[in-house]
Formats: sequence, structure tokens, C-alpha cells
Amino acid sequence: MTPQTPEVVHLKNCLICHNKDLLIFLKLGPTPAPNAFLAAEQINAAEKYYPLDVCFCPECGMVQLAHIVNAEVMFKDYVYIPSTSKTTDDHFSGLAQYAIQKAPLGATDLVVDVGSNDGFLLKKFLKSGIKVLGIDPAENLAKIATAEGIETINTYFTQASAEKIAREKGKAKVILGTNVFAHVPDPHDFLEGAKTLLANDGLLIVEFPYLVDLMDKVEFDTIYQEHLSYFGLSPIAKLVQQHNMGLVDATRFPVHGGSLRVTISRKPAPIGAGAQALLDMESSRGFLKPETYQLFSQKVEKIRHDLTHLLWELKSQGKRIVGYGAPAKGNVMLNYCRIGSETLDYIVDSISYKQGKYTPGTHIPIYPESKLQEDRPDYALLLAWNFADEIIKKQDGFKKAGGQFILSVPEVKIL
Ligand code: DWN
Repeated sequence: MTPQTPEVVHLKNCLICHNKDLLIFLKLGPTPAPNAFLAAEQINAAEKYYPLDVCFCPECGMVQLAHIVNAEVMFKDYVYIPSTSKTTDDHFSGLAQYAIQKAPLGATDLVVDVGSNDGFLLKKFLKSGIKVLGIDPAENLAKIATAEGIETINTYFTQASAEKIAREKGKAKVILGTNVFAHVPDPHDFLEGAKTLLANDGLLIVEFPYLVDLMDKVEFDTIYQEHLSYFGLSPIAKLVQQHNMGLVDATRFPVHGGSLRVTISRKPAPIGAGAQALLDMESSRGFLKPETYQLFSQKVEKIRHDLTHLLWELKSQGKRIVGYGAPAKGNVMLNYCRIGSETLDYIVDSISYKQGKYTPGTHIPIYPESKLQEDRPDYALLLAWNFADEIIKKQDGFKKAGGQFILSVPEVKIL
């Protein structure tokens, strides 16, 4: 990022149809960048806060942020590594098998992963004897992946970088993008980049948190500056058609609170039956109407009210409460509900990088999970609610000793 590059840009047009009349239906900010964890020596220094306003486009049904925070702020030295849970591992194994069968993929084919992180997903293709190539803007992660045998190009994926990669590495039979498509500032450029890099019979397979799940389960804390777009399938269908590609498949999965896997062919093709069914559902359930989003923001406000009142009530009874998991979404929840160390004594998390640090904005200390057994607090607020089953199973001892978990979405309740 150069001194001339603005840190925050107001996004005045729909990222899909370029409509200017966007409706802001929810304001969650300002908040710090969600993965901007602090070292002890930083907690008294000034922190940067960024807007977090969410818009709906009545023209195409797109949901997006009203501001873009410069990618360098969030992705240059990135701490999120997906290989931290069995849930994610199992899901990626299923994705690899799907891609191998759907493409189909053989030993001479190239699979490219955009936003390849530490190479976790590509290792599953390498094991099947398939050629792989990672693309990731985070220097730290690109080095880790390359050192572990997953060649990774340290760059952002754009049409320009795709042209260079196609020249140097050849065409890809499959391009993957898990939890990256919703992050890119220009989905049109992303699709043109995929068309450039894909072989003529190639497939682009993207996965992202699904808007319908976000709305149905009030997962408002998954809205943060890293994610510019909150995709339903309807705007993606318009995008695919504009780029003369084919929307061949769309399938829902439970990971990350509910995700959608969309398969797009480089060549035009009829809309797949699974995709058409979801498009019909989105229309019939009102996801293309503004009132649906006004109702959602009322549900979010209710969660903030119910959670803060429950925690205050428990604290007034002398109970000790901690947080479980320090995900990006947890920082949105804490900052939006103004929950700090006056309420949560600390947070436990399995990622070593986060341990010993403090949450951005709320300055709650983060410890290894073992502290829960050592300290025996009364309640643990599940900030990483998308891993609730895995966590509760792992912490059977905490529950047997009388500890209780608190869930915040889709409604506030003590488990
Ligand atoms: O799009 C993104 C989503 C998919 O993942 C990325 N841009 C950022 C990231 O969001 P996140 O930080 O909310 O990811 P997770 O994987 O939902 O975070 C889970 C957190 O919980 C991690 O910090 C690890 C922690 N955890 C734990 O302490 N014990 C997780 C498990 C499974 C556990 O048992």
C-alpha cells in the first residue's frame, strides 16, 4: 500500500450490476479489522477503526459492504489458517473428491487454488497425483506453503496476474476459491481472470458463506471488512451470464455457519437443476426484496439486547464468564455488543498465533484452551459458534464440572 492509496474507499455502486441506489440496512461499525489481534505492548496505543455498513441492491439482490478497506491492511500478514479443525479438514476432503470427479482430473491436469492460504486444500490434490499451484497475497502463508511443497505465487488473483500465470504455468482444468470470492473487490475481474487461466473445458469452483444461511440464522457477526460480498446465488447467476460462462452446479454445506459451493464452467452451459432450485427459493422467500433486510436488522438488534442483558444478569450474580474461540466473527460480536474484559475474564483459543494476544478494540486476553480446565469459569460464550459441536465434545470435562456454554446466534441461549 503506497501513501497515496486510500485505506478506506466508499463503494457507491453494486459490485455486480453497478446500480447506484443501494440501501444501507445495517450498521455494525466502526470496528477494528477483525483479525487485528494486539500484542500486550499495543493495547494502550491508538487503534484504527473502519466502517461496517451493509447494503442491499434492489436491482440484482446483491448484498455488500458500503466501504472497501485496502486489502493490504487485512491480507498482507494473514493469521487465518483453515487447517485448525477436523470439521474443515473433512469438508476440504469432500471438496477435493468433488472436483476430481466433476472436472474430471488426471495426473496431467493443473489445479489452481486462489487464496490457497497454507496449501492445506491443495495437499489433498497433490496426494492424488494431480499438479497444483497456490495463489495467495499473504507473504507469510505463501512461504509456509511453498516450504511444504505447495508452489505458491505470492500475489492477488486478477485478470492481469492470471494472464501471467497462464503464460508461465499453462491452463488450469480447475480453479478453486474457498472463502475468497466474497473477499475480492471486483468479482467481474475475478471471473475474467478465471476465464483467462482456465482450459476451455475447465471449471471454477468457489465456496463462500451463503446469504440465505446468514439471514436465516442471523449470523451478523460473519459480516466484517474482509468480506465485501454476501452472496446469494441470484446475483452470481447474473454475473456468470454477463461473462458468458455456465452456472452448472450449486450445493449448500453446513461449514462456517452455512456455505454454498458454486461450480461455473468456462464455456456457456444450461443452469444446473440444483442451482435453479436455489434461485427459485431465493426469489420465493423474498431475498430479492428490501423488506427482508429491514427485518434482519431488527433481529440483529434483538441479539445484541438479549446477549448483553444475559451477561449482565450473570455477572450481577457473581458468575465468571469467558469467551471460547477468537475468530474474526467473535471480534465483530464483541465490538458491536460492546462486550469487553469487564464482562469476559479472558478468551481461550487453539491457534498458537492468537494466544498471548488481545482482541482488537475490546482488549480481552487470549489463552490456550487448557486454561478452561485449570480455571473452571462458570460460563463460556461460544464466539466460534460454527464449531460448537466440536468444541462442546472436546470440553466434556468443563460441562461435567458444571460449566455451561452460551450461544449467541441464531438466538441467545444457555446450552
Ligand atoms: O472467510 C473467512 C472465514 C471462513 O474464516 C476468513 N476470512 C476468516 C475466518 O474467520 P474466523 O476467524 O471466524 O475463522 P474460524 O475458523 O471460524 O475461527 C475459529 C476460531 O476458533 C479459530 O481461532 C480457532 C478457534 N478454535 C478453537 O479455539 N478450538 C476452533 C476450534 C475448532 C476449536 O476446537
